[in-house]
Amino acid sequence: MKNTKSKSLFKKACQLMPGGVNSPVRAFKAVGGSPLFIKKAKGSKIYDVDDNAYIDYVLSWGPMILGHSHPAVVSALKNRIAEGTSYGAPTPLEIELAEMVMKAYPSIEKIRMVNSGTEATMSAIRVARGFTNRDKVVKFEGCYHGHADGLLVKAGSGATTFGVPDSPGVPKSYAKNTLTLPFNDTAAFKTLLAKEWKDIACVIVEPVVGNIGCVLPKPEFLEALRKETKKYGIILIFDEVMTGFRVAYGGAQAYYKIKPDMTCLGKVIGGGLPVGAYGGKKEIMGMVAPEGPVYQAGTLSGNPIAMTAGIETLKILSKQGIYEKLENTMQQLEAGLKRAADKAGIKTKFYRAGTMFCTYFTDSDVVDYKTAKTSNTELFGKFFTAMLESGVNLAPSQFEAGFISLAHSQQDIDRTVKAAYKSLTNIK
Ligand code: KE4
Repeated sequence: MKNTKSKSLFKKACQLMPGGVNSPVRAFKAVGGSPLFIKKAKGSKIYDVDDNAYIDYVLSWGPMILGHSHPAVVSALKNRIAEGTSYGAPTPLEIELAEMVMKAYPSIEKIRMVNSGTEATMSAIRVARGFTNRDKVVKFEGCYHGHADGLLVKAGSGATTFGVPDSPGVPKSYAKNTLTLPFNDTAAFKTLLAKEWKDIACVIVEPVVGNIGCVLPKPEFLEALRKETKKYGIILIFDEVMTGFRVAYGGAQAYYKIKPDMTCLGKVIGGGLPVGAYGGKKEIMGMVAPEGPVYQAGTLSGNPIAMTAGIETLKILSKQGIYEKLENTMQQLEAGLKRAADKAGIKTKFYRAGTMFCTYFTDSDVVDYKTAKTSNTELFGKFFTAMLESGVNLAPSQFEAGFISLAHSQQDIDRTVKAAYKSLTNIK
């Protein structure tokens, strides 16, 4: 693919922004080469400034589950924007989106809209600490809950990709309140809680870990988190920023039938605009200002344009047969990618939950951070580049999940599988 314009834009961007990007994972550092600069997107495709077209499996890291520029979302936004973009006052739209989310997540009895997943998790933890009057937080290695200081401890996503799971700049005094365990290690979890429960405010977990690729919970793991936290009065927070409306309409909590005390959401509920949310039991959320003493605020929280994109997205997702269509597309892609790897004679492990997925270049079962790291990231980088050359846009890191949308057609899947076979054969 010719990408002279992207290359020159990247050079200029690097003079203006750290690493030339506004979020590290976009920088292609883990896979080599320089990032594509995108000029537009429609349906399952994105188009770069050199007029190359790609079948897109990043989908803005999850939000674009309807596909890009869905006509219903675009026209609702056009009408809405004519009424003004932000008022700094309540609107009926916040009520509408809140009701749609709470209908899908019965564990959320009260909800607060914010502007990102990071804000959602950061705020949920503050509320949990305020409610329990305890300081410590338990998280799992490789889980990424956004970039708030206390959560950048053994974090996944770009922190793992770039080898800084414990970021400089986070004071030791913060980090000491964050206890980390291996994901899926039920025994270690029980031992830690038995020992430290008196100081632990909450356990926060990605119920399916999308920030070290795609790692599924062992059957007993989530149940143990629920049982043990209940036993010690510890708040269980499901970070469903990625899994929400992705693993199922009701998220991982519906899929695995586990009811957390609090839930964090983002991505899909903003339909591509900046929206995050946190919520949970009434008595816990009653701590949030102005109802309670725990302060949390935001100039653009509940922004009417962002609410509109979220409402229109959920309106379509809530229709009959939508998740069956997504599931069918995902099954085609899964079967095709597995077939391509077998035919090319390359050992890979493919995992998915709903329509988030990952192919690892390893023959170990991937159940946690340690086993995810057995993947041959150099081989992944070559695969990524070969697929891009063939017009398929994957997440530029082994430690990220891929996504499909309602707009991905059978032709897209067939083209992707063909490109995968060609790429795997060439990189061998
Ligand atoms: P944001 O602050 O990026 O909206 O959300 C943070 C976050 C919280 N929780 C989970 C489970 C998440 O996956 C994320 C963000 N995900 C990354 C991709 N792995 C966003 C992409 C990026 O950092 O540019």
